[in-house]
Amino acid sequence: MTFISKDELRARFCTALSVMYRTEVPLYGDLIELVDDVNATFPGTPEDRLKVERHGAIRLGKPDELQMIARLFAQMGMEPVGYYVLAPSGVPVHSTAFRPTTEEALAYNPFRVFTSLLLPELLPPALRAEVEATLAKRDIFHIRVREIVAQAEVEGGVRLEDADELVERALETFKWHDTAAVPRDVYARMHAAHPLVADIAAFKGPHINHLTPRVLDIDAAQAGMSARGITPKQIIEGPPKRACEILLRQTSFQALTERIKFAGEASAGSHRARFGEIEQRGCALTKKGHNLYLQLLATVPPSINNEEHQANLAAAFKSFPDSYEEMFAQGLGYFEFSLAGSAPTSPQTLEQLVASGTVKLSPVTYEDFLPASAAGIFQSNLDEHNRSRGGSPSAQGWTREKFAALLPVDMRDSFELHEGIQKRSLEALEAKLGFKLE
Ligand code: OOG
Ligand code: NI
Repeated sequence: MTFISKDELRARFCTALSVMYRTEVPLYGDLIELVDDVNATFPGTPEDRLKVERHGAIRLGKPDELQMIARLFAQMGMEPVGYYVLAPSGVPVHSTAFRPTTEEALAYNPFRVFTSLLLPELLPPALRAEVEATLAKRDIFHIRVREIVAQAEVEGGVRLEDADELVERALETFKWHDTAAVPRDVYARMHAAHPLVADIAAFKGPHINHLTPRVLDIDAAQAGMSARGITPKQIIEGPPKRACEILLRQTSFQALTERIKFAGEASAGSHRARFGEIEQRGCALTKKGHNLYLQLLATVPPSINNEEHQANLAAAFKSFPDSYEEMFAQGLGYFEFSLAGSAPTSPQTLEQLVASGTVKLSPVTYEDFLPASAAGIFQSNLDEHNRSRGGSPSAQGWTREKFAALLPVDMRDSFELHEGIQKRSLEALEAKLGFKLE
């Protein structure tokens, strides 16, 4: 029996999702054109690497949906990495990101899905009961998805001849439904509690709510959106522009207002959920570096003017070293190592080799998300008066461990994964040098 490789299945799924989303949301196609134009000003970057989406996002309603999604994504080589709590920022969900975890898999196709789960505990009891009863009735997976995944789990992979069917049927989970699954009054009650509750519970499935290509100059893309009639989110989230980019910078266009129908009713309603996003990734940070990032970010005053915000960020981040050598020396970032000159004859420390230029550093790319940025992305698509709703999942007894226990596969740790890349690179360097480095 021949199985399709998990990486190839993920690549096919990512392409199919992208084609579907461009048809569903034509403005997303305009965003892609802008991104292509910005990226074209950077000659020399391999096109094929740029042209694939980096991530998408869905919002699920109940634990068994999360479990089945984890099993489906496992067949595509995507594992849950990290636990994101957004509820304190007014977003009644908690989340993880399913993504490839090895260097090879990330290089083949980096597609990942930020996956949120509704926290019904944060709703008033009567509405919570209504939401849970509505969700209990739905099955967001095509029967063939369940069958092919179950078979793959037994056999050790998805059969080559089942691959296209799995992609096509899996796509149905992610597609848009313009008719709500609940009557107008139920939709209205859910929406009044929080627009996300309606987005999650009032529809037949968890429509993909955005896709995100990689852009090489996010500041240029932000500026270019308005010129093309694309309304940008007010600010670029994340760290400031730097010579040595760190973590993740993101912006999006605001969610569209789309017409929806209610079963058995002639008059239409409207719903805002779907948008397009762009991202620019930089060096993964160690815990120490990440803490410094959070500490500096906390000093930045809130602003809805991007130029002002970027200036404030730049000022706040002056104390974050902006050279890879210095970031490495202070233990702030993760790196891969390569030998630039001839190998030294006597043992030296890694620090000495880097300082003398014998060993060159290249940053390990940050592959995950940032809770504050994610909350900013969510919030830019919510109505003003809903921004403060939320509450804490930990007050409801939710912890990272409890969320991880919902999953049929192990949850991975972002720091460990990035550190692993550095460690393997260090071992390869030591093998070349013929001695151990401290
Ligand atoms: C997910 C928002 C988070 C990101 O890029 O930080 C996210 C959502 O809106 O469902 O995708
Ligand atoms: Ni996103």
